[in-house]
Amino acid sequence: MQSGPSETRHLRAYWQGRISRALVAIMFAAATAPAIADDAHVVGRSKYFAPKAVIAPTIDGIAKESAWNQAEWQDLKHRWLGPEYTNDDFQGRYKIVWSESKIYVLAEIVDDTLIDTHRDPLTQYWDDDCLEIFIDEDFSGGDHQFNHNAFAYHVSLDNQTIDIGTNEQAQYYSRHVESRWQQQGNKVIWELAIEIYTDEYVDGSDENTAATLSAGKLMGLMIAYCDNDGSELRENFIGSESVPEGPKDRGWIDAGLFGALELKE
Ligand SMILES: [Ca+2]
Ligand SMILES: [Ca+2]
Ligand SMILES: [Ca+2]
Ligand SMILES: [Ca+2]
Repeated sequence: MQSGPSETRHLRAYWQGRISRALVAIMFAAATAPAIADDAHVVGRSKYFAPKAVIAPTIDGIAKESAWNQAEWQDLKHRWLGPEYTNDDFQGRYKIVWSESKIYVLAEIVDDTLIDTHRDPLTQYWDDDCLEIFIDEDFSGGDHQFNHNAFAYHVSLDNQTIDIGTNEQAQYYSRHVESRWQQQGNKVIWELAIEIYTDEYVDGSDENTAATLSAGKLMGLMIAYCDNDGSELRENFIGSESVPEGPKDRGWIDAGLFGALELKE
């Protein structure tokens, strides 16, 4: 069926409308947050601007330092695994600040049952309650399962940090992450100071040196919580980034899921 002049006018108006709406959307997006668009990352990554801490926070599970007031909260709201949960079962959010030697994470977690059933920190550490901090020093994206292109630090309730090394086995990285939490009301207030290592990190070497951070640096970042309240396996896995397709729990392999963290002066 051929289209008549009136339908052609309609079509032209339709496309002009769509194009101008798209242009407005692009301009609005550019004004609010730079779009993260590159082949190495999944579309829709968030961008977080971390302010520099004039005085670095003390890692003691008490968020009274003025540095924290400078930073914005970001929610842990994307349910990667498990059934829907209530506000009593889990709520989480975090903030980031930085110094030249570290990034600092403040996480505020509501969790009705705190549990650490696997007492060996290297056994099923993701099936105990734990905070996961995913860091890609150069925002390269890409695979990081058995290399140090990025790190997936699993921080346990006893403040140990575990990830998989280049030998494909779970390793301690507790020296990279200072971690303390305390309960306040129904919340766990968790503070962490994290040294940043590049993809040249070598397991077991004494020669590794942490990166020096500066304003304008762009890094990959994602934060998640594994919630277990008494089951054999974790009940929920909730993260800071959306996973629009593919396995939702693949952040430990795929740094392309991480959001962008920009260090601001
Ligand atoms: Ca503190
Ligand atoms: Ca819970
Ligand atoms: Ca990298
Ligand atoms: Ca729990």
